Amino acid sequence: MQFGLFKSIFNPSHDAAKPVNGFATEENPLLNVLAQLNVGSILATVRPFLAQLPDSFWMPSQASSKAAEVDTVFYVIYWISVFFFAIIVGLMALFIVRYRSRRQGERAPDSPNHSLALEITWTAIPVIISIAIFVLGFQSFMNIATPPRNSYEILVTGQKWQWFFEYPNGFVTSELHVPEDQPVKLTMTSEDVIHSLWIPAFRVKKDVVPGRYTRTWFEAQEPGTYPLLCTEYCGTGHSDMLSVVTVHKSGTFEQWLEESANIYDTIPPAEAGELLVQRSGCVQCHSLDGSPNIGPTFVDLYGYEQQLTDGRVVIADENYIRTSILEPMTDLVAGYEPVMPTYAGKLKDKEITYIISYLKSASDRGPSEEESAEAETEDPAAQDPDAASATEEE
Ligand code: HEC
Ligand SMILES: [Cu+2]
Repeated sequence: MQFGLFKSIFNPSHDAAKPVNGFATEENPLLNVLAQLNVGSILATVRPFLAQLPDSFWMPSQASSKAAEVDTVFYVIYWISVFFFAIIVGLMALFIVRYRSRRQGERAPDSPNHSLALEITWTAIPVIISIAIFVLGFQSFMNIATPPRNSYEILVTGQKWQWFFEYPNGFVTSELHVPEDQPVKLTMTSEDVIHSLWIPAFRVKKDVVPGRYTRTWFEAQEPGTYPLLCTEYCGTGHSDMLSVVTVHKSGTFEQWLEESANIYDTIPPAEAGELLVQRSGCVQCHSLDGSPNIGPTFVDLYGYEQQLTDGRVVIADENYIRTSILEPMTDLVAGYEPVMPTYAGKLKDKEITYIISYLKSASDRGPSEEESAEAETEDPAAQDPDAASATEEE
């Protein structure tokens, strides 16, 4: 059956029981065909995003207060369309058969003259239906467009190719966190091109436009984690512009916010830095295991010579890394595209210091060989030693 098939493709727990080639099941011949087409890797990529889909064939689960309303409008229009499609195509097929030409050279009889009553009927009924659809759609549109006054406000920035969410206390994350059962208003803008924020489980979708603010709101109803994505093509990395929204149980959100805003101060700087590069989206372009990516790997970066596009060779010291993060276009590393976004205003000075500590710990020219690395730099910048010692103390 359709539903069963759909679930066994997309529901990890279902297919984990009897895996063949990773995802097919023995009793399902279609899945075995799919396995042979080797779509397994594609499915593995999309599965985390579709795993939230168990509730209905067409729609992800309804996890916000607006979801049911949006789905109602969708299904009303859907079933009206199904009804008229069936009538029109059904009658058409019937007439084609019923009134086909049976003998050679047979002429069609004259059509009946027009019928005023019939024409008024088939004009009036669709007009009434269209107005009903408009009223229904307009009401729920206004509902979605108007955040309640007591909404909790989160500022959203879209940037090639990630999201930033800033909470009232100034804490910034690349994944959205919201409280359960409380209206949340998103005030959104873009640093570069048009993006669009989409949270399917909440039925929320709104363009994010440079140079202006757009807003949307929702009230999450189920604690859990749901996909959040960009749904406006915005360049090479568009399909990587993925994130998630985590809904915290009522009462636990404030605590989460306070703890996460302070966590970097309570753990060793290098660990704080590692958390930061993961949470700030650096890992989308920089690997932590030495493998090449859109940007250079973070392994053995600190303390090593960097060949720049303008021909200079510099040592990656604290100031070089700081500049790379705040003004990525200043020192471009040879062999890479200039696609790194600036983190000015996104990362605090202290956070950059933690990231530098992490880069040191990931390099075999880290803290211990720091002095020799510095001796090699001919840079007379006066604050250089200060920056280095500040990093060590924290
Ligand atoms: C969209 C992809 C992208 C993201 C996200 C990104 N970077 Fe980069 N980064 C690059 C590219 C490409 C380069 C090489 C070109 C250049 O120097 O700008 C680079 C260069 C660097 C360099 C210099 C590397 C070297 O070998 O000299 C550092 C340091 C750096 N990035 C740190 C970061 C940090 C820290 C973050 C997260 C806060 C980050 N980057 C996020 C793409 C990215
Ligand atoms: Cu985008």
